[in-house]
Amino acid sequence: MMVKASALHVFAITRMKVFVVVSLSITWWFASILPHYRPTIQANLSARLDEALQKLPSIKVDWDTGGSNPRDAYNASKVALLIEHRPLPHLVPQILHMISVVPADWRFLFIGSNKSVLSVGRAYATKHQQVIGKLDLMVLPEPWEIDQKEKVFRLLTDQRFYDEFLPGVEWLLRYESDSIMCANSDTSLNDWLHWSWVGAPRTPDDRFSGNGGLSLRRVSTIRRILGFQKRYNDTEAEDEWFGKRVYILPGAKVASGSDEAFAVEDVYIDNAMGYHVRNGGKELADTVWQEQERRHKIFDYCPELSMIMDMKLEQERCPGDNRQGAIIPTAQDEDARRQRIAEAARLAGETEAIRKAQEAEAWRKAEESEARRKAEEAEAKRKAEEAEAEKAAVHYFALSVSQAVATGPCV
Ligand SMILES: *[C@@H]1O[C@H](CO)[C@@H](O)[C@H](O)[C@H]1NC(C)=O
Ligand SMILES: *[C@@H]1O[C@H](CO)[C@@H](O)[C@H](O)[C@H]1NC(C)=O
Ligand SMILES: *[C@@H]1O[C@H](CO)[C@@H](O)[C@H](O)[C@H]1NC(C)=O
Ligand SMILES: CC(=O)N[C@H]1CO[C@H](CO)[C@@H](O)[C@@H]1O
Repeated sequence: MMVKASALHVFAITRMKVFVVVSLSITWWFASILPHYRPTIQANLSARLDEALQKLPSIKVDWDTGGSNPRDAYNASKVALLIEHRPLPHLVPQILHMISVVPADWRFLFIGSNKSVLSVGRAYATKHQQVIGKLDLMVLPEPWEIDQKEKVFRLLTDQRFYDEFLPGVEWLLRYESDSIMCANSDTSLNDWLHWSWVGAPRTPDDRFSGNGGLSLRRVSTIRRILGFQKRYNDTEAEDEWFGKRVYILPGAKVASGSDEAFAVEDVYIDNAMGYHVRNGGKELADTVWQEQERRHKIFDYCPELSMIMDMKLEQERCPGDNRQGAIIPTAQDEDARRQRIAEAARLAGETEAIRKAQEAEAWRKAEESEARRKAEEAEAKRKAEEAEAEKAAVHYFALSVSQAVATGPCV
């Protein structure tokens, strides 16, 4: 009865329910007459992806196709390039952050594997950047490969790569999944366009700031080098290889360590434009990161670093951590450690005592129930014997009565 009544109650029409239904219908109607943005993006995205996936080395990527191309809103000679085959979770926020700090006339190109391109292209924000012509996602056709560092080096030292995929590009900002530009920097990327190559210095008095993890290169300079030199497979990294040649190239203008601050990797510079933290912070240079104060300063200036680095909370530190990369326990820390060990031992002792008590209790219970079982058995036996004895007594009584009757009373 109760169930039936409440079911009826659900279907009962009240003024409130009518109001909810009517307002929902109005909302949906309004939504249906608004322009459909999403399907357009998806259509364009899949078209672009197909286009990129089907591209063959002989086909050129033509970025200047007529007046209606949204890419025309940007300067075709400036491209920020990220090559990453792993579908890392921070790629989307990193790319969006870079788009927000790099001057507005730059275009962005992401070259990835099927997986990483899908993972970057799935985000609504990157779809939007694609539709407005700011960002392109690309899977390189065979025989190009990017799944190892060496293969990326080969790509970047191959003139055909620039001819086929970066036609008309003069300024190439190369950043990696562990590079970031700082929004607090006063300098604009466009202030560096007169350099042939600028990256991070390797030593404070480095005559050539050549580290390439976050670097700006002029493609005309690269072409000049590739025009007469070829990198041997499995030799030095592309930035070192280019560096040695750019440095002595007549007419090339290279930044030195004491010049302005483009990027920090092995040498700390105040107010650098960006940072490259090798392997997401697993290979940090002590000269930059060892001092705690310095680290605070860096993170205050460039909080975006936390996007690309493995971070942990301050309270997760081990006792005795001197915040310089070593564990040196003080007397206090030692006391605390001893106390912790004693406490752990005490707890373990307590647990053991509780376990023993429980065991003893279980033993006692088992014995009790055994004794009870025995007592019950004995009782049952006793009862059976009693019943037997009674039966015998009755028989005897009957016997004696019958004997009495047989002998009869003395008359
Ligand atoms: C692209 O940028 C460069 C350098 O700032 C500039 O010289 C060139 O005129 C720009 N091109 C267009 C089409 O705006
Ligand atoms: C990437 O996707 C394309 C098209 O779907 C496919 O032909 C190609 O084999 C894929 N590559 C890899 C490495 O899975
Ligand atoms: C270098 O590697 C590429 C493939 O990535 C290959 O086509 C080329 O022949 C190699 N060059 C030499 C000199 O082995
Ligand atoms: C950039 C681009 O390809 N835009 C196209 C997106 O899709 C609509 C409809 O399919 C086209 O009209 C646009 O030209």
